[in-house]
Amino acid sequence: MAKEIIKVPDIGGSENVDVIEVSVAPGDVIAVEDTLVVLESDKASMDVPSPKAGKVISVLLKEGDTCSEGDALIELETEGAGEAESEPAQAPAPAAEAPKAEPEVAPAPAAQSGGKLVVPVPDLGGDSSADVIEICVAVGDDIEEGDSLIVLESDKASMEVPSPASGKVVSISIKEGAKASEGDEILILESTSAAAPQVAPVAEAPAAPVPAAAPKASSGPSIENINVPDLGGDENVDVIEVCVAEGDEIAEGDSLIVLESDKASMEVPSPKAGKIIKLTIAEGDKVSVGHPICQLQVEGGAAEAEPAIAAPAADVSVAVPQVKSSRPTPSNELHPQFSSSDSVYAGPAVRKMARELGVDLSKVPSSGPKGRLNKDDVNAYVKSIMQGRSSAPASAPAAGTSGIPPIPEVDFSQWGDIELQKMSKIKKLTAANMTRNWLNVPHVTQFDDADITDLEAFRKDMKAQAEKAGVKLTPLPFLLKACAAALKYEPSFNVSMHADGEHIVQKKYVHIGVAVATPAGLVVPVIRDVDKKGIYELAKESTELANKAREGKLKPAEMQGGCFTISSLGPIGGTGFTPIVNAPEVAILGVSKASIKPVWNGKEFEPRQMLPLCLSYDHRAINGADAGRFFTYLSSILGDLRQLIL
Ligand code: CAO
Repeated sequence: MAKEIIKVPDIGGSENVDVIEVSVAPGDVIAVEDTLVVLESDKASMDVPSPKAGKVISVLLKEGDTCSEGDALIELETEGAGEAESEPAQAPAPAAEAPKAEPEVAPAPAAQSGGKLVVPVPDLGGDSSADVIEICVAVGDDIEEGDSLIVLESDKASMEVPSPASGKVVSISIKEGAKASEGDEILILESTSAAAPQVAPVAEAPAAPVPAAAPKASSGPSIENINVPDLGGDENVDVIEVCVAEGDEIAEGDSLIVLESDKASMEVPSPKAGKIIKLTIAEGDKVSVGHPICQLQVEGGAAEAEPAIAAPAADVSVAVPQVKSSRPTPSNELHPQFSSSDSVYAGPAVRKMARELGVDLSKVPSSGPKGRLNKDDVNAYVKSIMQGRSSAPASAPAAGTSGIPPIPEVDFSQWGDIELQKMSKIKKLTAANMTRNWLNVPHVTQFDDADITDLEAFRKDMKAQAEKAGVKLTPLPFLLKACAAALKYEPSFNVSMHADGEHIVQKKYVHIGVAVATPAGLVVPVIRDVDKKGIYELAKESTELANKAREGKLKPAEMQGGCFTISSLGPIGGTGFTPIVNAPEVAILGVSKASIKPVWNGKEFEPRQMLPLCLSYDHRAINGADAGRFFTYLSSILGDLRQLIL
């Protein structure tokens, strides 16, 4: 074990750069290349990766700090033996220390197996430089030809630079956060390939589409076939968007299609202005160089169209810098103008991940600097969807979310006068909560009639006495007391589903909410420890809370912590309804209006005061048998209050 101080590496000469994110904490076990901090200068934002694996002992910078090259970042406990404590950081070597190739005369790659190969930044497709946003390899890594070495990002595109050969990474000369230009040395590879390639794979967006034939001078309009340009060696690349339609008049440089490989997203611009006569490509197609995109009617350009002949890949492939000067440049090659596929700011690895997960990146909230989406953002978004959480819990889910077809917008004024009334905050919250609960909770509703003849007789007997004590005695406190007893009798009703999906939270307290209709909307004050309170106390408290609710004076704490809810429409009417569970509670009792009904007593029909009850429950937490027991017990208590004292 050794302790090392990891320092801020070369940050492209910038000084006093802002620390906008600290990505590790003491105790974290990190791998090589794990991000330690995110820095942001006025030029770029960059993740600073760890050059070593180990356990973070302490973090020496905090968010909001500024730092420069060489500042201590973290103290790391590494596996390596023999290294002195607090040894200077092994952060990537500053650029100045790295053997830097002259872009124009970079050392030639070894042509022999086992030779050292200098891998440079390839042609950036017209961009003079791009940000190195990710270094995908570490010194000592054994890599395969085609493995991503670095990720570059210009203001037009993100692109992964693949390795031109298999081998072992000897040294890395480029730094995350630095600006890279064509020919800059990326790394040195001890090649194990049979022969080092003469041309580096292209990591760029395509060259502009190549008109099929060399145009012959003509003054009249001509038709040209526009084909997919060189894709830097990529084949069968997805067409994710077709940006034009037949008949469109387009200008030179207008995007024709958007392609996406696992390395880059790129728009393919039109090499000429003209009118789209025929589209020969569709979204979802897989295309390679030479695939026909469209026929373009061009003013005063070429003579009539000839069959499309794709430019041979070798013609437009990008040579490694050392042979760049001799790279054949087709006369019709235009500078590629590539840009990200849409307004989403994300690298290809994130796009690929989103595509694989079916995530629409435009809906993912970003946490990265300048709105850049990272893999964590995509993960967090997917997690929130899986957990059924809206990113804006205080509002109702937007129409059409959750895959539910939206209710079409209707102009009601076509049938008569209308008036738009603003929803109160409580009504909007209720709407959001009801939708959330209805969509998340598998509801079952059971119905029963409780015989409250004796309860009502008792209540009426006690009413005058209660009034003397300043209490209005309605059926509600009796319902509260009976529900508390039933919750204790059948504890499976006094639970909540744990967010981890693996546990149930069994509550040992009995707090019951009562739905109160107020002018501003429905609110649910909670009466605590109902099982420990008497009927008068419950009557008094429910009246006070209902009054406070109507006056809009309830405090948030008075509406929290409920185990179960009673929603009584008794004073209003109706014979039954299906209440929606007030999650995270798992059950709710709906109470309708009591009435006298004929009940068969075994010998004859007897007039009895029957109270219609409806019990909705979350079938994930409660099974039908539990519900049956709870409901039967509740009805029996309401039928004979003496059971409460047993
Ligand atoms: N059947 C018949 N009569 C009933 C009854 C029932 N189930 N429940 C109450 N009543 C009677 C009461 O006894 C009282 O009559 P008396 O004055 O003659 O005794 C009368 O109806 C009015 O009761 P109340 O409303 O003053 O008091 P309560 O304790 O029954 O109810 C509260 C309190 C807060 C539940 C109620 O005021 C309220 O807001 N109810 C509406 C709740 C609601 O909107 N629920 C819907 C939720 S789901 O969308």
